Amino acid sequence: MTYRRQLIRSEPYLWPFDASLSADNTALLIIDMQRDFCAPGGYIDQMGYDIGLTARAIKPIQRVLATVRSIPAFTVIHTREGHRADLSDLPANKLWRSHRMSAGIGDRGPLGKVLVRGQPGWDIIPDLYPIPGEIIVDKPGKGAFFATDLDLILGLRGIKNLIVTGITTDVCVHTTLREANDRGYECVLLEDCCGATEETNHKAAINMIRMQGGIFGAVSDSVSVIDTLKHLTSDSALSSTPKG
Ligand code: C5J
Repeated sequence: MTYRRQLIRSEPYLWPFDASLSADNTALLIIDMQRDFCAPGGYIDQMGYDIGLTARAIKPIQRVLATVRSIPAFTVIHTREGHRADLSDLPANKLWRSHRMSAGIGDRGPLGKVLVRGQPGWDIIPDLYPIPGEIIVDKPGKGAFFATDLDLILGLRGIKNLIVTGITTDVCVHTTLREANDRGYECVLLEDCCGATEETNHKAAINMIRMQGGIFGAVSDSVSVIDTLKHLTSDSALSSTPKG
C-alpha cells in the first residue's frame, strides 16, 4: 500500500520522524473530552477550576475530527476516565484526594455520580460524540494504556503514529503521551486541541515535549495537521482498506 509521503509542521522536528504518515498507520487519539472535565457542574468545575481552559479545546478538535472522518479507514479513538459503579477499581488515595477537593468520586453532583461510568458527567460531550466505527477506550487511570486494551487495538491495526488531543494537557494527556512514547509510538500533540486546569501547567506540559530533541514526540496544532491530512484524503481513498 503506497502513499505520498507527508510531514506535519511541528516542533522540534517535522512529524512523523520517518515520514511514514498514512491513513493506515496513524490514529487520532481524543482523550477524556467528557462533561466531567469541560462542562458546567462536572468534576473539574466542582473543584473550582476554570472550565474555559479545558473547553477551549473543543472547537479545534472538532475541526481535526471532521477532517479525519473524511479520510477512509483513518482510526479514531476516544477515551473516557471513569470508574465502576461500585468503585471497586478506584484506588483509595484517588478517592481521598477527590474528597479533599469537594468533588468526591462517586458522590452525586449536578451531572450524576462524579466520574462514574454510565453517568451523564462521565460521558463524552455531544460536540465530539463518537460515531459508529470509532473506538472508545474506558480507563480507570490517567494513562490510556493502563488497565485497558488500547495497546492491543493499536497493534492489531498496525498503528504506529498517534495524533494526540484532549484534556487535561498536564494529567491524562501527558500520562498517555509518555506511556505511548515508551511503547515506541510516534506521537504529536496538538497544542490548541488540549487544555489544563491552569494555563501555566498547559504551557509547561507542552514545553516539556520539545526538550531533548522531542523527548516525548513533537508539538503541532490543528491548522498544521489539517493542512497535511487533507492531502491524505485523495491518496487514501485510492489505496486504503476499511477497518473495524
Ligand atoms: C484529570 C484528566 N485531570 N482527564 N483527568 O483528573 O486529565
